Amino acid sequence: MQVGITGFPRSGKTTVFQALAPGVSPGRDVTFGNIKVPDPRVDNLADHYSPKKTTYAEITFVDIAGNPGATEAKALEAKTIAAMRNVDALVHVVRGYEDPMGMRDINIARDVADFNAELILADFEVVEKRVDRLRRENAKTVERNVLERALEALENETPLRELEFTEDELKAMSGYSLVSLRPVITLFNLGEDEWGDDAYAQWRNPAPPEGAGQAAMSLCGQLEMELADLDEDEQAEFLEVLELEEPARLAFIRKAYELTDLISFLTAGPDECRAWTVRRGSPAPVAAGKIHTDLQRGFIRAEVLGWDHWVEHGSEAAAKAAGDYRVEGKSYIVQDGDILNIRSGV
Ligand SMILES: Nc1nc2c(ncn2[C@@H]2O[C@H](COP(=O)(O)OP(=O)(O)OP(=O)(O)O)[C@@H](O)[C@H]2O)c(=O)[nH]1
Ligand SMILES: [Mg+2]
Repeated sequence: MQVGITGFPRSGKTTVFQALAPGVSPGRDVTFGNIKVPDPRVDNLADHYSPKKTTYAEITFVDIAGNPGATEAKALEAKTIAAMRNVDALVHVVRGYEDPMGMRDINIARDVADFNAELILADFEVVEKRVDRLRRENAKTVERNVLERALEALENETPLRELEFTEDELKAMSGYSLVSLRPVITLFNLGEDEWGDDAYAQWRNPAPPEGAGQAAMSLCGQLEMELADLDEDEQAEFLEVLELEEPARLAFIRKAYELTDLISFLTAGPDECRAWTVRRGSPAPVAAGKIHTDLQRGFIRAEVLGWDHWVEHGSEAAAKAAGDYRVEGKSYIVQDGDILNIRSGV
């Protein structure tokens, strides 16, 4: 999964990036930071199999360097919008600390509204142009239908993520990489003073946003960045002092999976224990294709051990003996935590 970290200039994007992807130093243009998704299920399997290799699912965070010459503190830069087109989900970092440049006051509600308006405007420009053309050509296609519906929503200031689309419609629109279609996690980035200030309580514990495809959470970017740099023992101490339960990074990962409707399935054996990411509702051959396209093409069946059964029986053999090691066909919908063994004829 690729997650783009976006927001207005100097809202703390790079700081948040360093909190989410510890150990990656941001470059001058676009920086990618890969993190392993902590997964106790993978650890559990690795304990059992002692495999040669243990592999966690990954999330790639993308940070776009701001333009140091930017004088307009509000507008999103063209390159920021361009970068949003290639990711699975957006993080909108909202500044909730005093602007070190002193250009703008803290106004979280305004920044959230402005950001949404910018995404809608960016999509509007793309969709309007295309719809004009399809109308002139008198096209009678799925693309025209769906883009006209999208245009109407955008005119009414509704982001496209709030609409429902069929697979075919999404396909017809995919070439335009519309940004308001992307799910968004709004991240209220509070300063240390603001974190403890009751006036900011509604942002520190944000209500779930209305409308599909959105989630919200808060963090203190600066502290989280410092926290991410510490070793495990120091982290535990730091968390206790700050009265935090866990690093914001972990809460963020859970939210991102939920929001993008992704689940993990597992493969296990003496060579490798590994977590894989797949969209919820995917049939077994699609999951097989994540491992290797050949496994999807030649898919015969999937041997499935559900996570609860694994925990209950503690070994493949015991699960088999109990009849809980199932053989499933092409239409089986993969469940979160399934341990899969794909049989393929290619
Ligand atoms: N007090 C406080 N300052 C912060 C926090 N997060 C970021 N800052 C400061 O705000 C300034 C901008 O932070 P960056 O992380 O560089 O912001 P950015 O959005 O990446 O900026 P551009 O890439 O230039 O658009 C820096 O001086 C940070 O130290 C925070 O949580 N608390
Ligand atoms: Mg930056």
